[in-house]
Amino acid sequence: MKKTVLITGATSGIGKSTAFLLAERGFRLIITGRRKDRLQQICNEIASKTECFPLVFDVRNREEVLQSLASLPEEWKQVDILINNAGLALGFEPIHENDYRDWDQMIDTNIKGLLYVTEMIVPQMVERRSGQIINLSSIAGKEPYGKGAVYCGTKHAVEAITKSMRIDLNPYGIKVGTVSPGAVETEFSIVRLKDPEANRKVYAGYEPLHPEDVARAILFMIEQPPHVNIADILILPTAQANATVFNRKKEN
Ligand code: NDP
Ligand code: 8X3
Repeated sequence: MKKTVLITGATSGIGKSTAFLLAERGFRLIITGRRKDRLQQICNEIASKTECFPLVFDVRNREEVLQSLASLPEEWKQVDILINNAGLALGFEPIHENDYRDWDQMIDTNIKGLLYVTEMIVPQMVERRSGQIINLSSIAGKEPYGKGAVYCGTKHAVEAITKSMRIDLNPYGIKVGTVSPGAVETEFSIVRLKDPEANRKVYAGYEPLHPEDVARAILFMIEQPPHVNIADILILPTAQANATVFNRKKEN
């Protein structure tokens, strides 16, 4: 039987590329995000490859998350693989110049949103004694860097939550892991810097990861045999050595 995968934050970037790749491989998909038109468009585009169910909710709103997931039709209720991908960074300033509203949004999305979706999906996995959860961490979850205190904090939290979850869910045979990318060219920097031209500047002089690269890492985690759990994949552009060191070609 085809497995059902729920991908949060599938309207863009890594989530969207993962949806397209998993559709190619025949997984049934529940894709979520706040932008309904984009979700519908993606489901239309992959309709010839697989079944797709779009679900619109804001991961920060627990009631919305619970109601939306509870409203899934019976044939969509069993989620075999959960990809907690929805997330964002806001701002790139030193801590004393940050806007507390950006802190709130990052914490509410990247930590609490991930937990609300997990809260709804994990009990059925425990009951069935099977399942897989892949949380989107980051190089920012391994190495804190300046001007990113709260974003780095949220991804460190994702790492800690993932490691603890793996212990809690170990008796039930549920796989839990993270994928931890470095710089990926998506809408991430546009959202972070509130600048539609951000990508041209942020990724100048080197080739960043493409969202498809991260999607392939996620597929690798999913395609392992039952006795193998890939606990983490740290994936960087070749031009990126750590959170802050980049080999940028100088412009003439
Ligand atoms: P994008 O901005 O391209 O995609 C982010 C996705 O998250 C969108 O689909 C967006 O959907 C969704 N999202 C954001 N806020 C909410 C919300 N409140 N409720 C529901 N969905 C939400 O960025 P990426 O694809 O790059 O980011 C995906 C994940 O990867 C994030 O967790 C990010 O932290 C992580 N990551 C990104 C890296 C990068 O360099 N790009 C590197 C390492 C990790 P919508 O707006 O429609 O709600
Ligand atoms: C996104 C990568 O380095 O901008 O998580 O924090 S970074």
